[in-house]
Amino acid sequence: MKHCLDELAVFGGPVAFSQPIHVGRPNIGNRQRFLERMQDLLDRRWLSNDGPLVQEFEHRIAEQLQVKHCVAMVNGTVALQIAIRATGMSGEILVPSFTFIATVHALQWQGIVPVFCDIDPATHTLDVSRLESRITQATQGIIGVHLWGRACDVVGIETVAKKFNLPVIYDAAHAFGCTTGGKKIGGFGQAEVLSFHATKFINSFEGGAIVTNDDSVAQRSREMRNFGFAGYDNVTELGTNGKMNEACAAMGLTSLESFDEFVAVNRRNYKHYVEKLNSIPEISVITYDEREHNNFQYVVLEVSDNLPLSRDDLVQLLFAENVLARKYFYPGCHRMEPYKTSIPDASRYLSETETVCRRVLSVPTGTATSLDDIEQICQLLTFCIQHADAIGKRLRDHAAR
Ligand code: T4K
Repeated sequence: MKHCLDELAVFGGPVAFSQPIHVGRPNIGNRQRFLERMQDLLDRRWLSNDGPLVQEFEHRIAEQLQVKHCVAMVNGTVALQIAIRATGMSGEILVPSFTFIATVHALQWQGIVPVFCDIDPATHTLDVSRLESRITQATQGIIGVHLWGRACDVVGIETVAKKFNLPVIYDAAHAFGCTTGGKKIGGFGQAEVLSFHATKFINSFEGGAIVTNDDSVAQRSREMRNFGFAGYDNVTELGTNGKMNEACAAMGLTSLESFDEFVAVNRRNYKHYVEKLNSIPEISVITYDEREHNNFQYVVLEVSDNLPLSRDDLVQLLFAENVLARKYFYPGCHRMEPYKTSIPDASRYLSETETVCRRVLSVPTGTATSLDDIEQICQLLTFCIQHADAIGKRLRDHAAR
C-alpha cells in the first residue's frame, strides 16, 4: 500500500512485488496426470505424426465444442495459415487491425493482401456496419476475431458474407469455451481457429487447432498439416509441417481436465478487478455478457483519455512495481511492419482502432495470480488515479531532466 508519491517505485520507493507478476502466466493442470501421460508416450515410442494422444485431444475438443472435426496443429498461427488455404482464400481478405499480429501475418505470409476494417469500440471486434464499404472486386473473404473471447457479430458478418459470396474464418484463439447466442464458438463460418499457446487458459505448451463442420476443409487441413500427404507416397497438394506432437497433446489433455477450475479462477479474478475498480470513473473493465459462457482469460482495462496520466504512464508506474501489465494490442497491426509501409494511410479509416489501442491495458490473471495480488494491483491503480495530477507532473519533470 502506497501512502505518498515517494513510495512509488518509479520515484525510488520500494517495489510492490518482489517477483514479476505477468499477464499470461501458464495455468498448470494436474502434474501427476501429465507425467503419467509422458511416461506412457515414451513407453509407446510414438512421439508425433497423428499419435493417439493427439487423436484423443482432437476428439475431446470436437466433443466439447460440438463440431464435426478438430484438426490439432503445432500452434495457432500455422492453424490460421492452413485454414486460410484450406478454405481457398486468396486475393484480398478483410480483417481487423485490432488483433494479435499473427492474424494478419497468417495472410501476408501467403501473399494474401490484408484489408483492414475498423472495430466497434464497445465490443473491440469487427464493426459490421463498416464491412461492406471495405469490399471491392478483389475481396475474397473475411476473417473475424473473437477478441478476449467475446464473439464477433457472427450473424452480421455471415449476412454480409452471404450477400457477396465470401468465405469466413474466425480467429477464435481467445474463445475456447465461449458461446454467442447460446451457441458454442467453434462451429461458425467455414472454420474457426484455436490457440493452445502457453499463455492461453487451456494450453498445450504450444498448440492450436482448426475446428469445422465442413468435411472437405477438415480433410484438406489434415493433409496440409502433414506436407500434403494423402497416404503413403502420395502428395496431392502443397503442404507444410503443422503437426502437434504427443507431448503437447499430453499437456493439452491434462489442461482440458482442469477446464472448469481454470474458468472459475479467471471468473473470480475478473470479478475482483471489477469490484475494486468500478468506483474509478477513469478506468473501465471490459464487460462479459453474463448470459453467455465466457472463459475470462483476459482482464482488459480501458483508461480514459481525460486523465492527467496516460495509459502509457500507468504502464510505466506498474512495471516499476513489477506488475508487467500489457498493452494488447497496441499499436494496431496497421502500425507495425510490413503493413505500416504497405498501407500507409490505414489510420484514416481506423479511427476507433486507434482510440482503443491508446486506451487498453491487460492486467495479470489466471491461476498464478492470487486475490491478494489483484488487491495490491488495484490499490496501486487507485492510488495513481487519485494522485494523477501530481504523479503526471513529476513523471514529466523526471523525463525533462
Ligand atoms: N490470434 C490471436 C488473436 C492471438 O492472440 C494469438 C496469440 C494468435 C492468433 C496466435 O496463436 P499462437 O500461434 O501463439 O498459438 C503472447 C502469446 O505468445 C500469443 O500466443 C498470444 N496470442 C499473445 C496475445 O500473447 P507475446 O509476444 O505477448 O508473449 P510473451 O512472450 O511476451 O508472453 C506473455 C507473458 O506471458 C510474458 O509476460 C511472460 C509470460 N509467460 C509466457 C510464457 C510463454 C510465462 O510466464 N510463461 C511462459 O511459458 O504473445
